[in-house]
Amino acid sequence: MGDTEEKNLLQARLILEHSSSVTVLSGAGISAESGVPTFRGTDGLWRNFRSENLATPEAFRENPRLVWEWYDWRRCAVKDARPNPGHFALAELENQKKKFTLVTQNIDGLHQMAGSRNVLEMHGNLWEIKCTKCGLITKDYRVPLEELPPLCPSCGGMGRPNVVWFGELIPMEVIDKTLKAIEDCEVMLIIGTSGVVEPAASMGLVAKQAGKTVIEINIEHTPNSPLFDFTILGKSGEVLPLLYTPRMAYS
Ligand code: BV8
Ligand code: ZN
Repeated sequence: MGDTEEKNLLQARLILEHSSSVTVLSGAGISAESGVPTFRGTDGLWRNFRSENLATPEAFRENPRLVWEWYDWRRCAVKDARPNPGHFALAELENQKKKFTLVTQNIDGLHQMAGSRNVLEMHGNLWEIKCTKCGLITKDYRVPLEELPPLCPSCGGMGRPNVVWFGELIPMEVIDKTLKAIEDCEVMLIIGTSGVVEPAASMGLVAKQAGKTVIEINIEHTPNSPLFDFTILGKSGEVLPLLYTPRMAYS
């Protein structure tokens, strides 16, 4: 790790040590070391379809089976994924802070598996199916799904992934809680996101405009990097465990 990274890392450790309220925004990059394909990286392709072209209500309306084949493929790809040291570090940091909110764009559920408790899933969850008829939401971990599209256990209506597609609104309650978590925090960490998708991509700017310290952790600079206090270049699974002192079990 270069001198600048060392300096940024030490600075981030000190800032976090003296903060009692932290808000985090995570993206697909934090799950990359768990083997989950990122959304836009080279592994973000499936049968030569771009993710952005499948994750839309139009694609689902046009060909629900194709969209479900993609989600079923992702569920199969994620089923053996386990949290990595980056996920566990955030769960541990939550235990050490008076106020901690983790806003994630990810739908893989790995933050909760790592023990994070106060998690806001901005884009939904890969393991939930929502009935397009009665709205019933069910947790369903079957891989692969026996029938595509899956049918609602209650009314037999067609199920859809309980995720937010492009062109769909993020639930207002999630937006409100995210903005409150930004207002209440001293420090915001922006981890493993390309900063392309709105409104998530604007949350770091909102924090900066509210006078918060914003630290980015990514393997490369992003278009939003210049907005932030600084960027720690590195893998989140390697950087995050270095940002705090683990509490000894007996302390
Ligand atoms: C909305 C769920 C209001 C589904 C996702 C035109 C018409 C309609 C809308 C729009 C439009 N133009 C713009 C919009 C808004 C649109 C948008 O932002 N489009 C983009 C493409 C320009 N947004 C919306 O539609 C949102 N709703 O705006 O409502 C509205 C309504 C109607 C009309 C207008 C406005 C809803 C957006 C939600 C989309 N759903 N996911 C699914 O997953 O199947 S978004 C999808 O992208 C994933 O959730 C993903 O998490 C998210 C963001 O991507 P990233 O997480 O950043 O992942 P990415 O692969 O891009 O980057 C990975 C990063 O990690 C990289 O930076 C890499 O360097 C880094 N990295 C890699 N490895 C590591 C690492 N970092 C650290 N360590 C490592 N080891
Ligand atoms: Zn139903």
